Amino acid sequence: MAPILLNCMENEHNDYIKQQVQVKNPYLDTMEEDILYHFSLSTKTHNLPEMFGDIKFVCVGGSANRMKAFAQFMHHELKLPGIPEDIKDICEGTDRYCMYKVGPVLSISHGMGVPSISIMLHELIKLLHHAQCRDVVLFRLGTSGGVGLAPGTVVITDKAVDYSFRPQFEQVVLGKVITRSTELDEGVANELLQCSSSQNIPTVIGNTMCTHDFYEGQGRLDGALCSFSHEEKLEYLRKAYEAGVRNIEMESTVFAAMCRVCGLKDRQKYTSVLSKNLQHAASFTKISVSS
Ligand code: R2B
Repeated sequence: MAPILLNCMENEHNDYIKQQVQVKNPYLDTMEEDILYHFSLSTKTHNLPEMFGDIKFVCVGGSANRMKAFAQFMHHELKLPGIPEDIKDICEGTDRYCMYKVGPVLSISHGMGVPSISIMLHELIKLLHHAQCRDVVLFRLGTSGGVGLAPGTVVITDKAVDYSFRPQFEQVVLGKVITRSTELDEGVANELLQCSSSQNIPTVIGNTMCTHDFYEGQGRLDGALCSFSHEEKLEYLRKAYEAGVRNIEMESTVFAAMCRVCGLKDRQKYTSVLSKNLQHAASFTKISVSS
């Protein structure tokens, strides 16, 4: 019996560890203090397990106001005590990002583009690790431009792809390019799809293309620079559509890659909208869908 029991305990212990948010940096353990600079939090000045240990869902999005509105919405939906308008920005010591905690939900802004969300994700993953959070699911509630979709359609990202429609994120480390996979969690996508259908919200699962620029990078004709024709733009969007791309934004690949490496379940959800003068254009996030 003894070896079997030991085996069970080891498995349970391994499962317990697996469910924890993992950091992939051996230096972190040797540090006396870890300062999360852009959150204005630190392992020495804040009791992170006490503040964040019960977090199960992290929802991130670009704008500070939108993530505050989302937190207030969640406060209301979860019927938490107190007034939604009174929730406090945990990162008020800095104006880089804002962060609100409502019950088991953390709502954080990340700014625009890969570099901005990447800094936030490094510190968020370390925060969840230091706080000993387990079974955490991350969502990006994004704005995006739809490709070949009716305005208002929600896109749940299947794969985040780069400008060549490849499911990968390239990070330059010490002058060398490291390529990481950007596949997202399939189970979470299907759950989100079910939520949408039960609420009658037009929703598709499709690939999301991540670009490093809002204008030329996304084939817009109204930037300060434009070196291509209207036809060339349409040809590129056609190819993107054929490759399964249903929306375009600027953060998905690094979001997917970092969550994957650190063992976090993740998903992205967008509502796309067509602007007047572009085939694909700016969009907004409909945050009334629970995720
Ligand atoms: C969508 O909208 C922003 C640009 O307007 C950017 O953050 C993105 O991905």
